[in-house]
Amino acid sequence: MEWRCRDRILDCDGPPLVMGILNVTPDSFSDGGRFADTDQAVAQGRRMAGDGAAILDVGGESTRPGAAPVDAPEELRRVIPVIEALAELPGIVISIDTMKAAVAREALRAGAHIVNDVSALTHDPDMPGVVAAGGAGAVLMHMQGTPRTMQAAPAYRDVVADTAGYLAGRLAAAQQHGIAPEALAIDPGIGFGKTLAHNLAILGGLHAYLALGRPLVIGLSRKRFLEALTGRPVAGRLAGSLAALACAVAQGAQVLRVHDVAPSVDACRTAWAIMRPGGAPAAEGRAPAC
Ligand code: HH2
Repeated sequence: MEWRCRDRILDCDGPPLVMGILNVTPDSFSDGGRFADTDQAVAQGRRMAGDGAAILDVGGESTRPGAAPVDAPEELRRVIPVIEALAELPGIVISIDTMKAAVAREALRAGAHIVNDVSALTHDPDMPGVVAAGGAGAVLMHMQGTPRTMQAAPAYRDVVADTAGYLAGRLAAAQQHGIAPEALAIDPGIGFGKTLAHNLAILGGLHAYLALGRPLVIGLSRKRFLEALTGRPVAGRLAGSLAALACAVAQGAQVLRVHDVAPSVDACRTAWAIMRPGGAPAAEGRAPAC
């Protein structure tokens, strides 16, 4: 399966693609303030590309539970210089993590290829038009509620069926807005209006999303459900993140959104080599290229 993102075509039948998280924010849940300065952010983006990230996901507004909204001028001030600098890296694909059409439009102008919208193009009525006009790729993510309210009392009839049904509807709506089906990817939105039980049910039931026939993005890196499972604070969640990532890859997830690129690339390679259809590449005398 191909994921078409402007002039880039991502192969989603091969080894999983790692999407490195670049939060140009003062308040993100795990790395807030570390890359808030343009030079620090660009250096981190270069590092992640060198570590094997296929995609760099640049965000200027935190979506952690309870996060305060940021206005478009401030979001643009944070992300545009970073995208301009990173777009010069050969072969790298850049995504902009935003719910605002004005930010997405400028980010595409600055060199981004994908719009990663945690509201699945519902927050800003102009967003579908911006994605369609730019020929951009898009990640449609499920969220129940808004970042401010989403963890208050999330409830579902059947979390996997409900979220997969929602994403099927959003895929159809995006195409009605003129976005090519090959440009779309989906994401069940780990931690976005979900309890621990909801997150675990989703992560164990990825077949329901894969059945929708588009690349599946999973963002679980360092998230709070890992604290519930391991008792670890954010800084101690790498092992839990890698274990969960390997489970997602074993089920067929094609794109993994992560903070720790180098160990995640290794975990992807290993899980994919063991679990991919046809068995381990070493047995055929071929090396995987994740
Ligand atoms: N998670 C976060 C932000 N954007 N996008 C997609 N597609 N999937 C996700 O799971 C996802 C996302 C939250 O994580 P992070 O960016 O690390 O934190 P913050 O929102 O606090 O900046």
